Amino acid sequence: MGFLLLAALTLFSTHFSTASSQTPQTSSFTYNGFRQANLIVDNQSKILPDGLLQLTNYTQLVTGHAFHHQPFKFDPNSSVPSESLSFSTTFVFAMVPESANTGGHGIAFTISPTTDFSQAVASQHLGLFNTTNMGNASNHVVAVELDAMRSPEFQDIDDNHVGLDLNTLISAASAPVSRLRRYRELTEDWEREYNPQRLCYKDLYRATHGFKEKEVLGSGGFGKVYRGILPKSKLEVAVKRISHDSRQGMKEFVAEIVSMGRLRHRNLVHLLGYCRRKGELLLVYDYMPNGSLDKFLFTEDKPILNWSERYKILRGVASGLLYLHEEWEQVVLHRDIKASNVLLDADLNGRLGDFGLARLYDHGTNPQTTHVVGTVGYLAPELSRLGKATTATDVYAFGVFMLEVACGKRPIDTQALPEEMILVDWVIDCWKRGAIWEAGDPKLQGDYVREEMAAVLKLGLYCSHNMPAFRPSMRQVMQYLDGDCNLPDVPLESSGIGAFAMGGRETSEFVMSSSFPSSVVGKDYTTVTSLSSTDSVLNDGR
Ligand SMILES: *[C@@H]1O[C@H](CO)[C@@H](O)[C@H](O)[C@H]1NC(C)=O
Ligand SMILES: *[C@@H]1O[C@H](CO)[C@@H](O)[C@H](O)[C@H]1NC(C)=O
Ligand SMILES: *[C@@H]1O[C@H](CO)[C@@H](O)[C@H](O)[C@H]1NC(C)=O
Ligand SMILES: *[C@@H]1O[C@H](CO)[C@@H](O)[C@H](O)[C@H]1NC(C)=O
Ligand SMILES: *[C@@H]1O[C@H](CO)[C@@H](O)[C@H](O)[C@H]1NC(C)=O
Ligand SMILES: *[C@@H]1O[C@H](CO)[C@@H](O)[C@H](O)[C@H]1NC(C)=O
Ligand SMILES: CC(=O)N[C@H]1CO[C@H](CO)[C@@H](O)[C@@H]1O
Repeated sequence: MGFLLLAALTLFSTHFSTASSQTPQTSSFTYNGFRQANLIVDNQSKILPDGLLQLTNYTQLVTGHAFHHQPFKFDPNSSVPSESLSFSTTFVFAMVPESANTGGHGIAFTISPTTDFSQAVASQHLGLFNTTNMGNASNHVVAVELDAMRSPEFQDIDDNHVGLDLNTLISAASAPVSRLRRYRELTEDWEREYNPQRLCYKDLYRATHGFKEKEVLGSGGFGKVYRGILPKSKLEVAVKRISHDSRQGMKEFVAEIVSMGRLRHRNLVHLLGYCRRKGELLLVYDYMPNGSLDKFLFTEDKPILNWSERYKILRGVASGLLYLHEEWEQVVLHRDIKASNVLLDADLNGRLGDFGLARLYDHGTNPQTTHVVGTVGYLAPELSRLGKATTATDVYAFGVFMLEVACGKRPIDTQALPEEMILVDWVIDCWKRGAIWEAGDPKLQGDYVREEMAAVLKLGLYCSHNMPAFRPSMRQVMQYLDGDCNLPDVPLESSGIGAFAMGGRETSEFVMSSSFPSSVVGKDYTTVTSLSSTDSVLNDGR
């Protein structure tokens, strides 16, 4: 395939020092466009009216050369060859393929004693040599090849490299075009202290096979998540790629993210590190082989989780959230608890992912405007009203999440029967009928302890109480789930229970009194005791 080679601006300078002279000498030239440059051109090469130099066109197997108008003396005043010489050149060029992924071989910046390359051939010989003179030391040719194809006969390292050629196309040294644009990162001075948490983009690119579509694990509100295997450690990871153009708040957010990398709990998805590019933030997490919980609850292609598996997941997520709220050095709010943010590890333990991520979209917004972050159906009423996230708004979302897991229904399901459309209302209706457990997921086929189901549903309602002050803390939620204490008697009244109550529900005598069987799982969540305290941005109050 042919391709067009274009060059625009060229700066060239040499620095040479001789054995006899102490001070290095410099000579140079600059072209600002080639119209007045008087270049010596041959074959396909021509200067276009706008001053660009076109070396070849789309026709296959053609070559083109352009030379500085007169021999350039590297060492004009020396009578003996200098021992060392260096040069630098800067030029802008484009290789334009005829169609994507097909193109010619490449371009070479060449220093040669002759301008006669009429015997040289095209394609992999780059218009510099032919089969007989390749490697002949009397060529006196130095070239820097920008080679876009791999020619195994010349021991090319890949199909996109820079090589240093001395009389032959078998490069004396070469390097992949990667350190360059494809893997370019964005680093600023303030990030230096986060070096240990910084992952290199090239590794993430390789880990995910260049962010191939077949490695996509899922895509959510924040961007796509890819599966990958880190090249050095062979660790399986999930890479979340978030496009984010706002520079505002990025410093604060990265500080927060990095500090969250120090969170350690068996029910949290561990953040391994981050990387930043222009307009893009990449977060790297432990890989969770069983994916997100919503797939198990709402899709046909996953096995149905039985009641004890669901109970274990609820308890695990509660324990992870308790750690974020009360057991770490600072209060960390999750801000977006829901089934799709709960991931399942190989043993089907529930792990909270994406904690704090919602903050990214909190930053950089006008402080005068209230900006609610979270997901409709899980938003506490005071959060929609006042826009301020607290541990109580997390507890609210956790309550809705409990109902979601127990009932196998989304908080708002517009496809459902009218009476089942709003999950909280549906659970309350069942409760009023004296059979709250009937709201339980029909896919469980009644295979659960009714008292346990009733207790989970009531606790879910209690957590999603309209009034923040009535909601339990995560520590209390944990105690109820562990059967360490009984749910308090909270009357089921129209103003409190059920965030979606539109009024008109009469005050009734239903009392929230229930106990959790002590048979349920023991206390085995971990507490971190050895963390240093350096960050302060996380504390936004309970
Ligand atoms: C390339 O240039 C040659 C002559 O200079 C011409 O014959 C040929 O058609 C051109 N090819 C294309 C694809 O324009
Ligand atoms: C380049 O031009 C020379 C004559 O100037 C010709 O002999 C040679 O075949 C041409 N090579 C190519 C690849 O077009
Ligand atoms: C070479 O020597 C001449 C005369 O000594 C001097 O004018 C000129 O600047 C020198 N050229 C370089 C490149 O040093
Ligand atoms: C290769 O080029 C050299 C001059 O550079 C010439 O002498 C020789 O005949 C050419 N060989 C072939 C096969 O074209
Ligand atoms: C190298 O090139 C020179 C000049 O063209 C020629 O005399 C010599 O025979 C060549 N050497 C080999 C090994 O081909
Ligand atoms: C639930 O499933 C697990 C396997 O995932 C099994 O060990 C357990 O016995 C099941 N429990 C019930 C009550 O069916
Ligand atoms: C229910 C389910 O899909 N379980 C899988 C969870 O992940 C482990 C490890 O990949 C698999 O072995 C299980 O089959």
